[in-house]
Amino acid sequence: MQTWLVTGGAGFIGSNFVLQQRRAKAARIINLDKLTYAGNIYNLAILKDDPDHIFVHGSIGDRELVSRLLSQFRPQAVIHFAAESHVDRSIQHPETFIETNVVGTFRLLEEVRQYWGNLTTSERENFRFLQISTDEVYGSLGPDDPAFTETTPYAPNSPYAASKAASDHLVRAYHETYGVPILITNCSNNYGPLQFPEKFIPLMILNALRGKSLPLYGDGQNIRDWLYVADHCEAVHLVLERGVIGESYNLGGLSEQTNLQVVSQICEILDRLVPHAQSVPHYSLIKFVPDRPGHDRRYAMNIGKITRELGWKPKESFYDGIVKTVRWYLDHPDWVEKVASGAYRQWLEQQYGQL
Ligand code: NAD
Ligand code: TDX
Repeated sequence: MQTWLVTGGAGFIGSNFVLQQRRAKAARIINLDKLTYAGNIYNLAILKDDPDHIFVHGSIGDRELVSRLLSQFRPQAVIHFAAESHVDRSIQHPETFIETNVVGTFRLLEEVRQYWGNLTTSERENFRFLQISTDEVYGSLGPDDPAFTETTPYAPNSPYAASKAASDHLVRAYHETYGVPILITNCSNNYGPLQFPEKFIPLMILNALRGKSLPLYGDGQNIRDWLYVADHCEAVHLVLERGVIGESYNLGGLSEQTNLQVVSQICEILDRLVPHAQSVPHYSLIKFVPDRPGHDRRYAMNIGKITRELGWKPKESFYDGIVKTVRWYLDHPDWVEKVASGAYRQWLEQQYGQL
């Protein structure tokens, strides 16, 4: 069995990936996570007796720790999810994004470069560093523009997107300059179980359940492409196994929706599953609020390359995925209670106290 070093495996996508891959017994996983406000060890509770999941509480920026983990566990792959990931936070506090996403990734790459350089020739050939990135590095599309392809020039607009773009460039440079065998995936908006409720979909579900306002930025017409998280995780595994070294792959759900369309579907599902206490439709909770600065208007992904070359396409339709997601949040009040405390609560009050 292979060993993988997964970074950020207690966050939303990372924990879904770790759970999915351990279910399939795909590899022994060393899970390095700093447990920031977004990291949640509780996501991994089911793995507590799994000897092939080793959780390490620490930072990708701690070179000594990363070096020790690499030499002790000798992974065949590093799958790099760890990041600061929320655009609104990056607008208010960009520095953490530079520290983690840029400097953190740089330090991780430096340690990987040294580790990889000391492997035998065949071990070097089989090693992979997989960078998990985003569609936001490509900037914003107009209504009639074609979807982003892997050759679309990077044009990030938020500090978050700029920090991810910088880290992608570093990853690419470590291949071109030092020969480290890298792969990059750029994915559109994910949704599904275990997503921290600062992000749009879980925020809307949980606010609606509490009878709180549903804050839609600007005119609610910004468009995102949505991919169910399990589909993303399968694509990551496929790229790890069969992707061509040095290449990047766009991933997406082929499911463009305006934010108003998304929240309307959530409200309609909740009206069916949980009739609103005051017997008014959840839809009436929608409140238009001032727009996010630099708010990208539209993202869309052309996934032709991975479909053609590796045979991947998303399985879950948006509607089925969003029904499953709403049900998951309804069925896990204990999880919601655990994340809805401390730093998270302060953040929500700071952001939405006025609502
Ligand atoms: P998340 O914020 O839910 O999780 C990030 C995880 O990284 C947390 O567990 C956190 O504790 C950990 N982390 C942060 N700093 C760290 C450090 N210095 N060392 C070790 N661990 C650290 O994020 P997510 O939504 O799961 O996103 C995961 C990755 O996927 C990110 O790289 C993000 O840019 C990318 N991505 C996310 C989406 C999306 O829609 N959420 C879409 C495309 C790409
Ligand atoms: O309260 C809100 N109201 C609102 O209208 C929030 C939190 C968001 N929005 C809008 C902004 C976006 O147009 O909803 C859309 C989605 O917002 P987010 O969930 O913050 O996601 P986004 O900014 O699109 O970025 C996400 O997708 C790409 C992830 O957070 C990134 O990590 C990923 O790279």
